[in-house]
Amino acid sequence: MNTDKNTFKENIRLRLKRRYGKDLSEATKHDIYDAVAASAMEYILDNWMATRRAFDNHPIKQMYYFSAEFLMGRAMTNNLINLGILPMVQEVLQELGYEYDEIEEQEPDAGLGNGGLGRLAACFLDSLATMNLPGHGYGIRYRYGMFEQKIEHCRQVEKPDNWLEHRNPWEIKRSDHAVDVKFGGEVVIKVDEKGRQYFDVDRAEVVRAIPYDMPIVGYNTKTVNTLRLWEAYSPDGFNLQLFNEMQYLRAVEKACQAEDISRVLYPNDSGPSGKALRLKQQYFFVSASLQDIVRSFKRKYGNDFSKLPDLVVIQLNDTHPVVAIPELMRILMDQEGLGWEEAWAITTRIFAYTNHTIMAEALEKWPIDLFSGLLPRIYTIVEEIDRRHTDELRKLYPNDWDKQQRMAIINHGMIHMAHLAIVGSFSVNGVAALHTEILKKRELKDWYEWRPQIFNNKTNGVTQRRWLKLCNPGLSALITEAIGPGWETDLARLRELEPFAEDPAFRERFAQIKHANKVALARYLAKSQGVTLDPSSIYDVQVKRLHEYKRQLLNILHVMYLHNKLADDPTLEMPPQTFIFGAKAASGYRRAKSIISLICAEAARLEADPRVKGRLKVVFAENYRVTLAEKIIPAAEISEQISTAGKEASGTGNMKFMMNGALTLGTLDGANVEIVQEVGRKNAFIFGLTAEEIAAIEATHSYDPKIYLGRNPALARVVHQLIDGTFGHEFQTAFRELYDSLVYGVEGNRPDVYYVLADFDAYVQAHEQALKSYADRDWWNRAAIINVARSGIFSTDRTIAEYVQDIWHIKPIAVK
Ligand code: 26Q
Repeated sequence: MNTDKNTFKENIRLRLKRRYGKDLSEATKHDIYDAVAASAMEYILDNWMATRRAFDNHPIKQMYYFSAEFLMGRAMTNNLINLGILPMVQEVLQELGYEYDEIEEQEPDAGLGNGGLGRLAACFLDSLATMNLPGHGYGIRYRYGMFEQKIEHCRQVEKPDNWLEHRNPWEIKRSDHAVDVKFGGEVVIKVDEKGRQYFDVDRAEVVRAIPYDMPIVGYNTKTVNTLRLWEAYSPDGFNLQLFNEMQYLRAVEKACQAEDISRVLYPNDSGPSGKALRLKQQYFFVSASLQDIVRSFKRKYGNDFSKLPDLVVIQLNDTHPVVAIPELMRILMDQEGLGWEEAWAITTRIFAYTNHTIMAEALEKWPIDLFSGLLPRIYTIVEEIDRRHTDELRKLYPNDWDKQQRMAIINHGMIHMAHLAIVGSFSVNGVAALHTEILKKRELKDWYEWRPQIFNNKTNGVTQRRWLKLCNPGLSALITEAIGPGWETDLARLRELEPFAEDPAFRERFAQIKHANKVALARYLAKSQGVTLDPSSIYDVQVKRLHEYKRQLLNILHVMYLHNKLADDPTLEMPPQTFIFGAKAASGYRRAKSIISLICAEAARLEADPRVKGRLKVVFAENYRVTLAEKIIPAAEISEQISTAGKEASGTGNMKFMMNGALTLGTLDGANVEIVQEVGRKNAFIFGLTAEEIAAIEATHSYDPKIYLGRNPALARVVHQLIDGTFGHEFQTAFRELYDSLVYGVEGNRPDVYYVLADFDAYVQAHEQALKSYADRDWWNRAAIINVARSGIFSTDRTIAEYVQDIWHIKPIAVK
């Protein structure tokens, strides 16, 4: 340890000198962070190179995870934990006169994702490396990630996320692996030296893709996998002619347009943008990645592409990278000279597709004109895939013209990416049991009947290395003390905690840790945004993207209901509660932004009301992101998972809360169903319409929200407060629109499409039940410990093991 410490310290000194020309006394905290990261990289690099060598020397199959998003968060503490050197580095920093935490705070989040789908990709990479599996990520190195959220006068304001302002010490630029990606131009037929005809594109715009590699460090193992992210670069630089004519903007215009491709992450996590730039992003990273994969295959194994499916498998994270299917066809045919049948047989053994959504409006479609203009050769390949596919459908369903239409890849002037995905993949999976069932029975029914054998479920998970060990060191230490180490790589072992739920001394220590986490969160939020939280109040938390289907509106309407109750009767017995929200709204999602305003306006109204002082509080935690989740989740007591049943594909926050000992208050939706299966209904607070009940209502068009308003005056009052001046004039229009959407329906929609009013009563009762249970602290702590103990199956280690077994068929490898 001491030699390690001295070497590490020396590395920090050297780094400060070489990069900043400073000694320790002159270094800023940020310099120190950079030097610690660089010193940690010294540890990582040897293993990284050894891992690459191990893969190079063995002909083993590799899995590539294609994803437009990787929501990595911070790397430093995670890497130090996985390397097993966090305590050592903490000592080093202490000896240098720094708190570890203040150095940790210097690192910006790698916010290269919107939410669940991007964070899932990050958790998968952690599990793959930890399990010594050859699995790597391919994506985009966005210059600006998920926007930074500020709340100004109860409104969301978006600021660019300049995460690369200082150089990123966790990446290595690999200019030697750059490839070119072509857009536009005209398809032409050429003849090769053997006299064979092939297609090419002339007069295309060329964009260079430069890879940056980030190491993915396994926990307590030598395996270091790679996340390769592409940056768009214009090889042409600028136009000297125009520059000399002093047309400076025009001189760089073309280069800027090329480099726009990797400029910024699209901040909407539903509803296709229909924007050319989004399609350019998708083709850009997919084409670069496939060129990279094929090049390294040829280097290792030569030109026998029939072996490709035995050595490469690609998981498509939703439809965003699905253009990979025709792109691989293009490479195999136009560049490698294979025929269609041969290329198709290979392609359809390589791709597997994961669906992450049931929301019909979120399914990606591209207008033919846009697609064929940008990717003319790819379009002709999609047409041919569609032609052969519809031929098959005609034979299979000769009398069902409707079905043939529904299942076409190209129809109504659009290219349906989910259809292309299914036709080109050997596996299609949903992300929770209920989700997969709904896909099979409803959303993808035709497709399931067509090829039932390719459909399968892979319930999501989260990595316990970040979502327990890193974010909750107190609870982690208690767990290790109770059951010993090993749960870090075998989460099922948490079951051994269960007997401790009956041990009063253990329960007491568990409760103390939760309380300490609540205090820590209160401190953090006081410092970062100047709010005060009472750690003796119940922390009731809903953190996730803002979406109508996730029903943050139901939550805040309930808070308003409690507010009225307390204001009406100040002597009412009610334990103090703090409702914590965190959520980003897509920049163009007006109603989502109105809901944020309502939450903040109600928070202010509570603050100003002496009748509820110390009893009811709302906190909107600004700029929710991975790093903030790591502080909020360990402090939570109630986990709000209240989406309209049938709408949330899985959810993964629900699993993080459970693992940290919060009790779920939620609907039977997504993975909540499986959480309840594990803990039992009595250790959770389940309420509301089920997916089946909602399906039945929709089938008969029998929902009338006014019935619920008529039946429940307290609810009618709350809803009316949206428009009666309770919140003043500033948000009159915005809140009126929320009101109309609930009561009358707007923009041609039915009223209350997400059944907020239908579920309100049941939601109130679930909360009343939770409060009653909370009064019995022994019961509560017992239930919380049971939640932790039974969270084992929600590790991504389990999820990844299932993907390996059923889809990828890859094998672990020992790194020497
Ligand atoms: C599509 C087209 C254009 C622009 C953006 C997009 C886009 C971007 C991101 C569409 C969807 C997303 C993200 C979706 C997502 O995060 N889905 C969530 O995935 C989780 C992991 O499987 C599930 O747990 C959640 O239930 C699901 O909502």
